[in-house]
Amino acid sequence: MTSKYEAKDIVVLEGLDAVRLRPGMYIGTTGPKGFHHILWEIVDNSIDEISSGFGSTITITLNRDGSATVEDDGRGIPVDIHPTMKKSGVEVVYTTLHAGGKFNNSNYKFSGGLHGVGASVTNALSEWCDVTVNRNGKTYNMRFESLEDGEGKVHGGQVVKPLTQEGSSKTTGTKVTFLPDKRIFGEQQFNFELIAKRARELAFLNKNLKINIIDKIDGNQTTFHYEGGIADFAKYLVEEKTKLFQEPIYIEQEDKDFKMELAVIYTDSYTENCFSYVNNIPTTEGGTHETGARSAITKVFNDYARANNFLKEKEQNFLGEDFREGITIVLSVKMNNVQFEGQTKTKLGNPEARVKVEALTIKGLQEFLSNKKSSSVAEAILNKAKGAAKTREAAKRAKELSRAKNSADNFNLVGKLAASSSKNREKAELFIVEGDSAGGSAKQGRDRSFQAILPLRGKPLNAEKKRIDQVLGNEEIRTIISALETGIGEDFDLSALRYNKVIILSDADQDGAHIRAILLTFFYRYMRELINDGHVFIGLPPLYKVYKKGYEEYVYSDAELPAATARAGKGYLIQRYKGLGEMNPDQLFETTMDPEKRTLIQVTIDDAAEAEKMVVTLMGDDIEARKDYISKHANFDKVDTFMNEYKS
Ligand code: 28F
Repeated sequence: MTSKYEAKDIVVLEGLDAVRLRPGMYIGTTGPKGFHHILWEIVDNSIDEISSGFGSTITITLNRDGSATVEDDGRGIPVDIHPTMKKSGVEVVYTTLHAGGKFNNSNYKFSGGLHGVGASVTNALSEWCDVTVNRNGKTYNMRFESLEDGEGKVHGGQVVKPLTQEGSSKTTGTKVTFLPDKRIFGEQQFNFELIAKRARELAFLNKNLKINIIDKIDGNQTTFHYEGGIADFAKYLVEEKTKLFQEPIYIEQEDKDFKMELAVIYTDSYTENCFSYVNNIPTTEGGTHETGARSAITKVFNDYARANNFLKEKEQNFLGEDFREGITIVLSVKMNNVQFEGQTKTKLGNPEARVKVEALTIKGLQEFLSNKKSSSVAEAILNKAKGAAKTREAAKRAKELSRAKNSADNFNLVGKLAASSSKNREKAELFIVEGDSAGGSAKQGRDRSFQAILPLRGKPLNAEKKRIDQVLGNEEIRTIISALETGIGEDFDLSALRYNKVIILSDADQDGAHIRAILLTFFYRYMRELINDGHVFIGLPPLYKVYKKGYEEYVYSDAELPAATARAGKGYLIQRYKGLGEMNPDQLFETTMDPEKRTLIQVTIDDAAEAEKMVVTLMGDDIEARKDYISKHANFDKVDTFMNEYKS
């Protein structure tokens, strides 16, 4: 008996109801990222309007009732009746699932990337949504609500007040206030800092745009406006570093339906930072646009080196990687029909983007270098590349050393790594433990079937201000690289990783925090995929043990202490743990290593620019900036801006 589908059985979900049924399909999650995403959909519409050349200012207001208001001074959403939809432009924009504005990603299906689903999703996931348009010298208003019907089903974004003319106006623009629906998001609030960070990024990426943020709940207010656009972005990213020249190289080129902006600046550091975007969307996994920009830089500067006798006849060209040392690139591309790829769908796939960015960057760089005034900048860059080329040779030897395939034979590890016996990489864990005594306890207390221990004798080298051969020259760093077996930097190969979790165990004091920051800096600089792929964790040792005869409880933060002493009842004692070494093997295992009982903090990089600045500030040599950063962020936990609580 085959059950035959009748047409009536195929429930055609009315547009916005589909959104409420599976919000994750449209906004990724109903957690904080999804909650803020419905705000960005509205902001994106304002940005599209301003990018089209109409208006210049967006104001985001967080209201006391939990709603948000977004306002722009564009032309105002059209109010006339759409010829085919038989609805006003406002109703079309707020009730039809459709792609974004001018540079749309229309063929972009949600699978991790969230852009261009349109304001109707915001409407569908809001308790109410109020739209005011100033246009044609008049003020119009329309209101939508998500309403429950007789059977308790909620229909998203229903028109409760049709478009009505309510007065006259000398200005034009659109103003939308909406209240995220608690039935979808629960009791979440808008986060001022998170909104400010994205607003700043949008202002950098759209130089004629001014964004105001008004927080009526805490009284915060801020404005972002960067006439220098991504050149100001590049300066912001390196403001605490020693620059090789003050003004970034800035290129702005446009082709039909394709626009690119590139800012390049060099510092005396040894690492490469590239922040790239497509239609204002961060492409953290890079892609074809970055490839195009990099190959253009290599080509143009090699040509320039030849033409100006910087490279002798017999000397070979610089390699692409030689131009990467110390470079900070901001690349913004605007184009249609974007194809995203990669693990988190943040890698640009369009092949044409590589060709276009390469051609336009070559054109822009050649124009820049044809100006006599650029010779000092070119000189500085070529000297930097020359130094990198020399180091490349030295580093190559050191890398071979650290990548010895079978780590057991690798003399770096003899007498250090207590390997785990099982070959199961999914379960295997490596604990990097501060200090020999704690390392000893960890070796005794662990479950050796899947837990490996690597004690750190001293402080590893701070990789932030060092060249790759100096980094590889450091014994502790080399030991870690050998234990992980992935190699580093260009050669990093995640598939060779021996452990599913790499867990940093350091004391809860400043020294421990400094070691933790050094290790995170090293992973961030030379094994970033290890972090992005979620393998790096911080172990949380207890700060206290509250105990008395026949009773004991471990306490992991000062905040929890009062409740713990209350639970203990009278006659309790408190032991304060100053270091991991004060615990015996069983205690260390039970409190910090046992998967059943421990708490691990998973290290993630939500905001690369923020993480970048944190690493530079904390690990750089600008002591003042470091003090300022730590004092501003008071408790050291804030430093872990890219860490989330993780119960494993
Ligand atoms: C606070 C949120 O949504 N601003 C917007 C415009 C302007 C136009 C437009 C938007 C008509 C129906 C496609 C005006 N005049 N801010 C905003 N500003 N949409 S959204 O047109 C949308 C088309 O759907 C606009 C002439 N052309 C376009």
